Amino acid sequence: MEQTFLMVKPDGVQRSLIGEIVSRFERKGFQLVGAKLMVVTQELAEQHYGEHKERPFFGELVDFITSGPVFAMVWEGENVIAAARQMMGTTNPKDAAVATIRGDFAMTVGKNIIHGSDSLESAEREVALFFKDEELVASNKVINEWVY
Ligand code: RTP
Ligand code: MG
Repeated sequence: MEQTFLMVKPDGVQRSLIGEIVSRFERKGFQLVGAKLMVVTQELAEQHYGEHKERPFFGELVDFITSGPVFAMVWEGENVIAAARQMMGTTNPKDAAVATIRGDFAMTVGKNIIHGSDSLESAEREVALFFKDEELVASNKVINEWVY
């Protein structure tokens, strides 16, 4: 089953949105198979956002993601990578549709509440970067029978 890496960013944690965000993915039918509240180190932030290294906002991005606790998660389900991106809304919350996470809770691109892997390749890379195998549990097959 497909997996994705999602992370409530420091602004989402400080604004007490962890429960709201977890709830949206649970209600959709996806399964949480790993989660932890953690502080991202400078080194992990630079690895995670490596694709943006040459961008002018790279320094700010790393400073922001290391500025407070984040809630890192692995979610599982059919098409979860693309579905989670849809549920998150566009990168810039100004363009994000209502009923998406960024559309409902965020105002600016620098503080857009949540991160989600953008492809199968990024998902595999990011899950492995943030979680050890033993930190992930098997999905609940009984629930899946009622979802699929
Ligand atoms: P994320 O990686 O955080 O899930 O967001 P994303 O895929 O929607 O956007 P991405 O292009 O990967 O950019 C990563 C994060 O960098 C910040 N950003 N700032 N100032 C700017 O123009 C700018 N552009 C992007 C955003 O916080 C974005 O989530
Ligand atoms: Mg991205």
